[in-house]
Amino acid sequence: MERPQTRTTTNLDKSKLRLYLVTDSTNKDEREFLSALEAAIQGGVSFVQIREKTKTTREYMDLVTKALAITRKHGVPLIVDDRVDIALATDADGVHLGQDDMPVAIARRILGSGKIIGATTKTVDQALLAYNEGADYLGVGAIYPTTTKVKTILTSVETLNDICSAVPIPVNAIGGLNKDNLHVLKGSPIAGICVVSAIMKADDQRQAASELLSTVNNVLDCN
Ligand code: TZP
Ligand code: MG
Repeated sequence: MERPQTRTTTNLDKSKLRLYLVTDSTNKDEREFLSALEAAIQGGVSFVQIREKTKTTREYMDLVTKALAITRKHGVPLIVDDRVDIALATDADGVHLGQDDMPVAIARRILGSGKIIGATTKTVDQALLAYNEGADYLGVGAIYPTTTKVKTILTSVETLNDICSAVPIPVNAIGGLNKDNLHVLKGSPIAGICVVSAIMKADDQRQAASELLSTVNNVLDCN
């Protein structure tokens, strides 16, 4: 498979990754979903990934387009899980790719240097490959067991920290994280955390995001 000779990436501001929301529209109609998204941003979410596993392409595109109207208003990047085609079609800010998705190198060739590419990695080797292929940031986990529907395995904080040391791009922790268990990340050089349930399943997304942000700031500012 053809690989690029040089990395071409966006200039992703690392501070944007501090509180990263991965969405899940389960049990929400469109209006509820979009207002939960906006409330989460008002509470402090600084980066959004739209993640849908059961929608048709048309439904996924439609939701991304509506979500972009909100994220653009607040100056928050929005990227699309898995789907390079939908990111391009909606002019979203980028894409997040797992190990079973399109290789980062190919996505970078298609998207060019103006779009954000994130990659899920669980080992130092996967992290180095994603970095070399042009990823802007990495997501590493699951740090804790998760109730979100996902094919994943647990990743230790030690591996997370090894990945942070191995690559010069920002790394975020993901998986089962909430305001009561973030202390395990104290001393870790991560850029931020990614959460689904801690915000999406909260009764009040604005308050949940705000509490998570102060906790993550406390934990990471000690690093
Ligand atoms: N990748 C690894 S764990 C996970 C993903 C998408 C889900 C995280 O969800 P939650 O609800 O924050 O545990
Ligand atoms: Mg994926």
